[in-house]
Amino acid sequence: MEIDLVQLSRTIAYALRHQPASFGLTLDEEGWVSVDSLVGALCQHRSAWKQLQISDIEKVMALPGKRRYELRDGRIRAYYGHSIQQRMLREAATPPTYLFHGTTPAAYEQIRQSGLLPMGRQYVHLSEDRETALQVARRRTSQPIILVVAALHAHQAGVQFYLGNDSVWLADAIPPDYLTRQ
Ligand code: HQG
Repeated sequence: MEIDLVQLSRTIAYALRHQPASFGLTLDEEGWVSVDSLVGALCQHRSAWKQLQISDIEKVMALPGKRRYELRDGRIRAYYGHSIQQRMLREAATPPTYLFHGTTPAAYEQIRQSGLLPMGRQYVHLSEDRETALQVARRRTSQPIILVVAALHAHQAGVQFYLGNDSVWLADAIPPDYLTRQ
């Protein structure tokens, strides 16, 4: 039977970002698990996936669009998005001058007072370009609000930034002083 790669990708995100324990997986401090253990867990998760192989995971990674997973030396992890209690160690880095965050009008009313907070995830998620931030916001609203984040200034003032993937940056809470509505 043909495997639904989008459904598989969603389940991998769930396992690697949110509920590894319910798949019998334990992430290391950087979020890695062996690909073999992930494949084993997925094989048991759905009868349609009984015959699942590493090549199916590679097909998910080759799907067009966002780069969500990193596969290296027989291990795999999610680049970003974690909500599990154990905080994933990410590589701290100096951000570009500006980054972008797309959000909803309702969230913006809170953000202008309290700044950007990680909310249900471990880090605040930021985009390298405006277009990506727009897509992030459109997941939730037809009236996207785009915030320009003075990332380098915030970094110089002590806010930590971390590498996500090639277009997503992660950060700790960002005070409102560094945010401008575009
Ligand atoms: C908002 C997807 C109230 C924030 C995307 C956002 C991204 C506040 C929501 C990645 C707030 C959190 C992450 C505050 C922030 N008060 N609301 N003080 N501070 N918010 O999903 O950035 O497809 O955790 O604006 O593309 O939307 O899953 O973060 O609306 O890259 O791979 O609280 O997830 O990628 O929502 O999205 P999220 P996000 P995937």
